[in-house]
Amino acid sequence: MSPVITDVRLTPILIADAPLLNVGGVHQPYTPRLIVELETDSGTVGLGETYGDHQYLARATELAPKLIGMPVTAINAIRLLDAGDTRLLDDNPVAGGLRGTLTTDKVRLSIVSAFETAALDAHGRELGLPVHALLGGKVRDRVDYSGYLFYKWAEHPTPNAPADEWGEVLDPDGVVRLAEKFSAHGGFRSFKLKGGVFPPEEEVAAIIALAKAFPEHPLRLDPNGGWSPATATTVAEQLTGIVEYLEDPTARVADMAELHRRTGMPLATNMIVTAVDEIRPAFDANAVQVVLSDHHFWGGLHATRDLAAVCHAYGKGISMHSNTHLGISLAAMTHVAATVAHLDYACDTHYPWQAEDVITDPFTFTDGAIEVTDTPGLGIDLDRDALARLHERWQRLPALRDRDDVAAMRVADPDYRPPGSPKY
Ligand code: GKR
Ligand code: MG
Repeated sequence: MSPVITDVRLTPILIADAPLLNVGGVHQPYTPRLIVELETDSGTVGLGETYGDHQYLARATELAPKLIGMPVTAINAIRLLDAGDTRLLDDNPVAGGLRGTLTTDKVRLSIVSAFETAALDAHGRELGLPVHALLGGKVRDRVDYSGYLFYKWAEHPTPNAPADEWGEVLDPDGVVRLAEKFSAHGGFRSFKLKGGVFPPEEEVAAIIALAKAFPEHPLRLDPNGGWSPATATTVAEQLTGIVEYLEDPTARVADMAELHRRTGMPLATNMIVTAVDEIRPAFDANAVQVVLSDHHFWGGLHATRDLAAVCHAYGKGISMHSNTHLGISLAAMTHVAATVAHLDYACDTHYPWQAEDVITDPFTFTDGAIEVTDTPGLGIDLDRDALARLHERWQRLPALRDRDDVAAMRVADPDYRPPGSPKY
């Protein structure tokens, strides 16, 4: 008999974040996440983590009671919980945290992904098997991650905000210094620079400086759709042979397709292929060569494997997108990445930027990789004191319960307006 779900606990938290700059604004001092604990009739607890902004928390609160009485093996039924309603919530990709447009179904899938991860964790613990074994087994023992570089301020403009160890990064020298720190921190063997912050020629100069300092490291630049087709073409011509791909250089499928056709530059996305109905138009137009899956948005670890199979069938590369996240999500990403045969690029992760976590043994990167554990379940344990502390912060700071990079920018510049699209 499969273990049956008897309780689901949802804990919204706020985690400290650095003042990282992107096309839309800057990160707030704290970012919301939602931690899921799912308990079975034999007392085993499985863990999940997902986005924690108010619309996610509201949906999770509606869906959680529906899990009670379901077997932890009912992964397909969990994925379909309350499926069917797909309405556009926001067509501004900045509002969605630069993860493409936001629909009711993406919010639902982000919640069921955390339920699925928790069910797999609980089931694995009960069977004495790692999550990757429940996904068909690992095909690698280490998962490579890229060092995710951001332009950033030295500190948040908000008084009493958390400090970080990384310093100011506002020019090519700063980017190279940051890459050196990332190298010392986790031995990363490839780098991604978040762009769309400064005029493109400055960001191209930063990539060229990185290529000189790290000639063996594959590089990527991601302006989150912030460039016009003309700007993107110029950048693609300047960086051909220097980056392994450009990520979301422009915001529209037709413009991405035209850019690739004219320049041959490989293009990756976590913005124009973010849901099943977006695959066909983008693939038909050959607008993208590498899809960056976010297991939260796609509805879980099995859904990520399904996406990988579709990408393989269409000759597209697959790797992973990341937003601000903690160790439960990193564990989930690592287990599923370990099972995907055609994982052609190092995965993205924000994890090095997070100075706090809700797991007892935070992950460390060695040579830019995370070892794939064979410990049962996800192979991590919840630090209940940390969870309580970060939840107490969530209770104390209601104004920061939604990620809002524009509001954070307005603390420094009250007249700040988010750029029209495209920014450059
Ligand atoms: O955290 O500023 C950020 C990133 O820009 C994030 O929001 C994106 O979703 O990292 C992501 C990306 O690759 O586009
Ligand atoms: Mg991206």
